[in-house]
Amino acid sequence: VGPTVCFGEMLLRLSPRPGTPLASANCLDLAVGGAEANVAVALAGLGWPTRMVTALPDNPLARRAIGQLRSAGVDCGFIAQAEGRIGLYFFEPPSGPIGGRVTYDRAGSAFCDSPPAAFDFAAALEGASLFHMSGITAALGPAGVELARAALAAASDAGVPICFDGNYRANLWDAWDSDPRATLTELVGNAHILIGNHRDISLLLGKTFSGDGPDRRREAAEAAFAAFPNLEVIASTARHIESATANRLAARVDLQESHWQTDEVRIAPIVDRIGTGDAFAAGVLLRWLEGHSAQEMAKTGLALAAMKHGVPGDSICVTRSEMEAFNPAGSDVSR
Ligand code: KDG
Repeated sequence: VGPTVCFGEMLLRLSPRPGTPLASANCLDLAVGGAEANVAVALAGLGWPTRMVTALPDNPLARRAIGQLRSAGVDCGFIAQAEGRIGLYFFEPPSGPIGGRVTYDRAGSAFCDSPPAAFDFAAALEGASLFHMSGITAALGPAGVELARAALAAASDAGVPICFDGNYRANLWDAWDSDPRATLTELVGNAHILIGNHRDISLLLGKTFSGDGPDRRREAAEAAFAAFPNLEVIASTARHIESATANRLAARVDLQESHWQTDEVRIAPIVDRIGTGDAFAAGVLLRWLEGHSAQEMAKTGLALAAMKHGVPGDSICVTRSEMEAFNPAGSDVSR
């Protein structure tokens, strides 16, 4: 089995206790994030060989981030060392009727300031079975768009299948003179697997899908397959937020000729919702790498996404047997 290669920026997350506004917080909890790193951690935990490609400075904050990858078993041999800083983000968790809020502090990061030549894509992609990245890199600004283009070109040149997670972050795109539709459409054109729902596809294609529920999702998937001939798999979750502490979640995988939508599971209480999309992506990708059906991809993606809701931090690292033993209806203490 060839390794999966994940490429993107790593961040540290700092968050006050739920209900404490950042502006009056004395104490911040630290977690390691970065959408693609979250996928790498989950895949490595599940036993799939995984390499992380990013750029980080040589300082204790970056070593904290690398430590998280190492403890999950991610291969960190392709991480470039670069001048600058690691990006931060501050997360005020949702609390009762108050929604959560992300404040970025990531300008001038070692990752974003590194030119494409700083990354040894060719070596990282050697023997790889999958390349994974997300729209966050391009959302960082013109330098991020160049990085995303270079990474995708390297994966295409190496003949490695590409998974692209739209991961639309309005705050990042809005901070510069961007055209997310044109940029994301260009980037998704390279992908074999798209993690994105009907709203992401609407953004890409500039059209809305009017049907209801599953019909609308199939219509959107068919339009995406027609617009992007390289696409073979589209995977998404449908989330209904009940409250700050309860979600209902279903997963869906569309292939060109078939699709599978899981039943909804109810998840409550939620410990931490950040990174659930990345956990879902990892579950889908694991089953795709193993050659499983749309049903298995959707089921495993849903299991990991649901489990992530119960884990603090941005990523989840569980073993394959822990994942397989997961029961969405809830479990007792095992002893
Ligand atoms: O999907 C979770 C990520 O959003 C989080 O880890 C931080 O990568 C991050 C970002 O750029 O928002």
